[in-house]
Amino acid sequence: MRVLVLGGDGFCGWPTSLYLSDRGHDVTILDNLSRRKIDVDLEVESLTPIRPVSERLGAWNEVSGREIGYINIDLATEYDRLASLVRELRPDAIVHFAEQRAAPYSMRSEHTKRYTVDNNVRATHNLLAALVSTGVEAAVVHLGTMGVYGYGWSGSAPIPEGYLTVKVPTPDGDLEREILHPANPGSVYHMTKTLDQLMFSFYAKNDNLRITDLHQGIVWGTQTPQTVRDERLINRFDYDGDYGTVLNRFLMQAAVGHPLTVHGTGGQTRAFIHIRDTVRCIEIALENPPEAGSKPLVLNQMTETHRVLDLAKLVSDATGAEIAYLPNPRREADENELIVRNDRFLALGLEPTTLSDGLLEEVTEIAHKYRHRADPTKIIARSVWRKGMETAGDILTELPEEE
Ligand code: NAD
Ligand code: USQ
Repeated sequence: MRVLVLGGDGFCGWPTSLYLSDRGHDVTILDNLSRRKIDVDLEVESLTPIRPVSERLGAWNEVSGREIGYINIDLATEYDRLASLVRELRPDAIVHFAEQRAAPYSMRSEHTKRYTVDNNVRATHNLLAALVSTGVEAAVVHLGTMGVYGYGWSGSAPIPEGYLTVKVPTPDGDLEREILHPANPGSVYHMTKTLDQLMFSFYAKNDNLRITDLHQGIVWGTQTPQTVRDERLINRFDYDGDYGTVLNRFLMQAAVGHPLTVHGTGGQTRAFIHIRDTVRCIEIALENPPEAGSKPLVLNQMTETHRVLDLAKLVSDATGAEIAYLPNPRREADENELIVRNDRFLALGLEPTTLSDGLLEEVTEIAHKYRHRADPTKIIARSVWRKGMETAGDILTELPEEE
């Protein structure tokens, strides 16, 4: 297949591009490198030393003999260039990762709130409009989030895959209807993903676009069988308070001798997936697009759920790291249950990689290898959901010497 990967320089997009290329697909990456620029603004760097795009692509060509194309376009603002690319490339499928994806960054200031909405909503809409105007019938696979459902809304009922069957009372009796699961976002970032869902519903209905929306949980891990083939192919590893996600942060913190930063009581339950399963899920989604004329296909892309405190204890037991209980900078439930249906991916052949598969050690080893690149003053999460909320001060300003 000819596949266009939007956001293919990012944490999920890069290993996906390599995986699809390795599997024989003809891959082109579109990315405006905004993620790298945000790191410059935040004065942080990926823990792993990611190489410039051209060097990454050259290294992939050397080790695999395969070429991946690259084009720098801002999906949100350069509509004409996007439409020309789609017209010329005529991709069979488009994988859409290209959005601002950190909830804390999206809540950092009025500027980052507006940027996140402008970037994400316009990026998605431009893509859909370009497909309609060019008449290119590419299947779209979008990376959405489990966070669109919110946490705890439906009590102990398992979260379905995108749609809910409801009864609508009418004077003539109840009507049964299938509706998009009510949106219940917990941050401006998550809100943009719920807006994406509405755009997908409309364009699938009106223009027969074939769209798969993957409601992905928190991705952990960093390397895949493709990114380990050369150090220049290494994937990014975010550990800072805005972009670092919880399990990778705990593993990194243990590796560098920093206490594990649990927000509140750590009673929040979330869904997780390893990066190796992310890339496999994208391939499965590409192989199983919905029919033209059907509503967007929603798949819950997660393999297990865990409570934040249980993850901290798991990492602490394995490494001896201390646990620090910090004020929660987010407005979120102190505790929630989470049961999620993921039957579709399992039926389509996904074999879940779980926390017990030795990969926790692999992440800790990578973090240990690059501990000299860590800045401990970037670890504490300081973006608050409302002005005036309390945050923790730095726990360490220098990392302990290695034993
Ligand atoms: P990332 O920030 O590492 O990658 C996103 C990429 O998109 C970056 O390289 C960025 O430069 C690019 N991009 C952003 N806006 C763009 C624009 N306007 N034009 C062109 N390129 C643009 O994020 P990620 O962790 O790889 O996440 C990818 C997708 O998966 C996101 O949509 C995110 O919401 C979703 N997701 C991520 C996770 C996770 O844990 N990382 C979990 C669930 C869902
Ligand atoms: N948390 C801590 N300590 C930390 C970091 C986080 O206790 O050091 C807690 C947070 O308060 C939150 C939970 O861990 O309750 C998850 O936070 P996270 O930063 O790991 O994940 P989140 O903000 O939800 O966002 C990430 C990705 C996002 C994706 C989402 C999937 O950045 O792109 O959409 O995971 S989901 O959570 O399923 O919506």
